[in-house]
Amino acid sequence: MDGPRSALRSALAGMAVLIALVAVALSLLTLTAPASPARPVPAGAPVTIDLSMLITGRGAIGGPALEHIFDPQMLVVRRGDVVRLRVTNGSHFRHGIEVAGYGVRTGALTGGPQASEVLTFTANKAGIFEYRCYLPYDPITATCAPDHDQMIGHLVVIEPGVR
Ligand SMILES: [Cu+2]
Repeated sequence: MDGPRSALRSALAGMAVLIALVAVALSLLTLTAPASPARPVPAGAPVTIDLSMLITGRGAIGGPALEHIFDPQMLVVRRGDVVRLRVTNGSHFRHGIEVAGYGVRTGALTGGPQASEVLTFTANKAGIFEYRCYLPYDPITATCAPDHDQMIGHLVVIEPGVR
């Protein structure tokens, strides 16, 4: 019964077991390998950030706005960040916003929630910069409001790595 055929059969069976073990080992290596992050961003690296701002009034519900504000009144970004700031005018009057020291401003935004514009700029200077309405009060053209001088907020640009 034992002969060259049986020896060949044993050798083939041994090779099949060996191949199966190699396959199991390879699949275990693949399954246990740590997943690489899709896009590693080093800490403190500049990023593009999307922010929203509303020009709105404060006062009793149904009554006239007693004051007009930029909401939020402070924005904090890191130097180097690309800022995309969507400004929407929710008040009934025309307003515009400019960031002093950055040379960026919206056009005159007519009143109503549809009046919106995106300001895009690189925050390339660290410090505290005022943003304000640049359209003076004019009741004839429904531009701005008597509290024009108080429509002020601040852009704070911090150094990268500062928390
Ligand atoms: Cu104004």
